[in-house]
Amino acid sequence: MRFAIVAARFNERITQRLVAGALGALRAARLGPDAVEVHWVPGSFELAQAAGHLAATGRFAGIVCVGVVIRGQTPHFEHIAREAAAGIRQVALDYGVPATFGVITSLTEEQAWARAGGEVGNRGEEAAEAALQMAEWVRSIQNGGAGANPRRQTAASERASRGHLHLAQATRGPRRPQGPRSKGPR
Ligand code: DLZ
Repeated sequence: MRFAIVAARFNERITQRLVAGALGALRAARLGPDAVEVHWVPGSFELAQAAGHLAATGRFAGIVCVGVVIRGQTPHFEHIAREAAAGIRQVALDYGVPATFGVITSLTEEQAWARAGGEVGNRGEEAAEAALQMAEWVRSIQNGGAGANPRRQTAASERASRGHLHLAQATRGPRRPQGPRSKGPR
């Protein structure tokens, strides 16, 4: 399977870390260097257009889009973040090629660094793992299977779900143990 990473040059130092995270996840899935292409575009607004061209070639099992949108003084932030998200989703729907959203949208540069390999994870790594899972699933249903095991967890998704669990416990208390409520055997 071949994968493409599309990366936005705007805020490039941070985006480089997202590209590194995505490459790390794809290599961990034993994809060789020839199976991954990195394409750079000017900004996050252009991610979907590039992803669309790549999807149209039919050469890729998945496309990982990464970028960093930081709130400025103008509504540009909302336009770029919204259009990037909607455009990437549209590519995935139009071409049936998994195109995933590894775009950080944050209020400050500090928050962006935290999500680019800092204490809040790496959005590029997570988007690459999502693309891998979706590509595997698409391949399995195309081969007439019942779909890839949805419970398979990758390193990043496991960390993310642990984070969600901590948040759920903090807000709702610990989860009740699962299982039958009646005491006797069924
Ligand atoms: C113009 C602009 C601005 C203000 N902010 C960002 C940003 O935070 N992140 C990003 O990826 N790109 C930004 N851009 C550039 C736009 O994405 C786009 O490249 C230009 O508007 C040209 O279409």
